[in-house]
Amino acid sequence: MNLNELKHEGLKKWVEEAVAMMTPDSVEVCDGSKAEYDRMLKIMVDAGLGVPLNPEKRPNSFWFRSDPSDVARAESRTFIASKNKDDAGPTNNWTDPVELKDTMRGLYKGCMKGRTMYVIPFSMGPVGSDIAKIGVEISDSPYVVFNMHIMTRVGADVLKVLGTDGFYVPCLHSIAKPLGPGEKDTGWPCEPDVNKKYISHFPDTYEIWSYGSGYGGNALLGKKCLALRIASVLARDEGWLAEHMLILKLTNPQGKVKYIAGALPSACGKTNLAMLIPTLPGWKVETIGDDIAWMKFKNGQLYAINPEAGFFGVLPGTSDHSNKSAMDSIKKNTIFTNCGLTEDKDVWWEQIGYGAPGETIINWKGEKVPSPKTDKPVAGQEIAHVNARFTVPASQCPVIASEWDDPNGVPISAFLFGGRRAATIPLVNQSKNWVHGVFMGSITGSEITAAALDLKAGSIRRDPFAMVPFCGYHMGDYFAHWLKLGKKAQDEGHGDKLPKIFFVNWFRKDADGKFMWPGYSENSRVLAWMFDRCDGAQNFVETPIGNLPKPGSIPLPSDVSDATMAELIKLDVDGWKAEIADVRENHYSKFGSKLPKELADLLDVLEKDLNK
Ligand code: OXD
Ligand code: MN
Repeated sequence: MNLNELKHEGLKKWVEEAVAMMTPDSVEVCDGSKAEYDRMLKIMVDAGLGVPLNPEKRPNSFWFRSDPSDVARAESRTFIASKNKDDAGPTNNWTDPVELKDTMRGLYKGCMKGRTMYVIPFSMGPVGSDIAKIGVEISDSPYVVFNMHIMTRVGADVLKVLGTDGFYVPCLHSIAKPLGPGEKDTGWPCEPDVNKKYISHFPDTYEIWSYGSGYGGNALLGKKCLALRIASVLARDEGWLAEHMLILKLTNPQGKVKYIAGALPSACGKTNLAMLIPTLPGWKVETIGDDIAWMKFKNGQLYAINPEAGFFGVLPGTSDHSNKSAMDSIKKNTIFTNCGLTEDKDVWWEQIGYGAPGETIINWKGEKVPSPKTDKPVAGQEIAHVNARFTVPASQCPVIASEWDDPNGVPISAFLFGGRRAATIPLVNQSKNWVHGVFMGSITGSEITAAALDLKAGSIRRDPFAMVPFCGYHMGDYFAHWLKLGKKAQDEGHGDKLPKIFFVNWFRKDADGKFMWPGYSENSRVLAWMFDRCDGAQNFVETPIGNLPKPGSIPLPSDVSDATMAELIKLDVDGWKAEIADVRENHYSKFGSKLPKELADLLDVLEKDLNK
């Protein structure tokens, strides 16, 4: 399709302006077809940037390697450029939108010379759903085009829904200016200096401008940039929720179904939880989404859609043990980025469940090295980058729920929040009510993982609702938005339909540093407890932090003793007191007058109750 076929005047004008600024050799409007997908892959393979995998082992799958500067989200280069600094809040990098656009126009000027500009119309959510939104990404990267094909719904029917004057989020992207004379071609086009990458959001005008990165959340702008940072602002303005949450369907042995939406920080096992195969007899988990949930109240009931159409999952640690459904999903039609390439043209990564085959393997840096005999990671010598990823269509997941792309969404019964915490936070507890749930969500912390380039892995950061890297506005206002939606539901007489709110921690460690809970499939035991709690089961004890499991109410996995379980579900009074002090001094203090009073009050109440 060419530019003249665009019926939306505003869109046409925006593309024409981008063409004048970026001066590509040609422009293509993407149609989302299989032929287009294959053609984009061929361009990358012909340029030596991708390797087709062994068709016997991984049909229609490809291996890519990015530049070492371009392996994860660049949080320090991610900007929320609201007109007022105060609207971005203490958890975001703010910069002045006028100045930022000036700087970026300088970078964008002539950046597509010698390349094709792709105009990618996409829908986040089933095309035409009342919860979905449309975006249009302009990019000079074929890698972005085929990844967007998988991760979103791309094509002509999106333009049909957009019509002549529909709303869309403009998403501008370039990998970088063409190489200058004498500049070294590193094999992966991007701006190799991290400090010259920009992932910019303009919340007042709902726009995204990205420059210098060709990978993941920095470049596939439908995902973190649109579906979370800009969508969170749209959700605030329009009265809905855009959250960093998986959505799963849980069926009990009697065939009763509940849908749960769960927020965990990046690389804390959301994909594994979304695709879990329960060990608890008779229970079933099916997947609706693994990363993002968009939710709207309809007649007092909250409905959720997965705005994405694919999974962009972390490879290291993915195995038949941790996530058999993901392993089965990525057997074909999959894009692998930054893992190892074996001699027989298959892929390999640390903790895949077996040593690497053959004598040698190509690591994520492109070096040929001896094949590791075991799948244990060796720090500094990883074959796969710790944030190596797969991109695969959601429809290939063997446990995808049949209603995963229902435009109406699925009714949510429960929220689950969590983090990676070695101590204090119990295996599971339930908030006392909605406001208390928002309070507990607002203080959630987690050990930092490798999903972002510029954070020190291992230290704890408060990551309320797992949204700190993804909330496009002041998080004090975000907490207020959650409180407001709950109050509105209650005022309208729908309080009983509000999702119940739970907190989980799969990552407790004992004094020897060993994990106390086996996690993965055994987490089904915790999901079952939550399911029954939603139905009012008397399986709990009331405590100052909420409802903890009654001893014996969660059947034990074979490798967990009664004593360990008692430890996992006990109220650690001293630990919580330290938690409160940290929250007050280092977390709540950041939000100033924007911290809702209800939340500050509940921190005081918790302290008083623990001192009783
Ligand atoms: C992701 C992330 O890629 O959270 O989902 O980093
Ligand atoms: Mn995520």
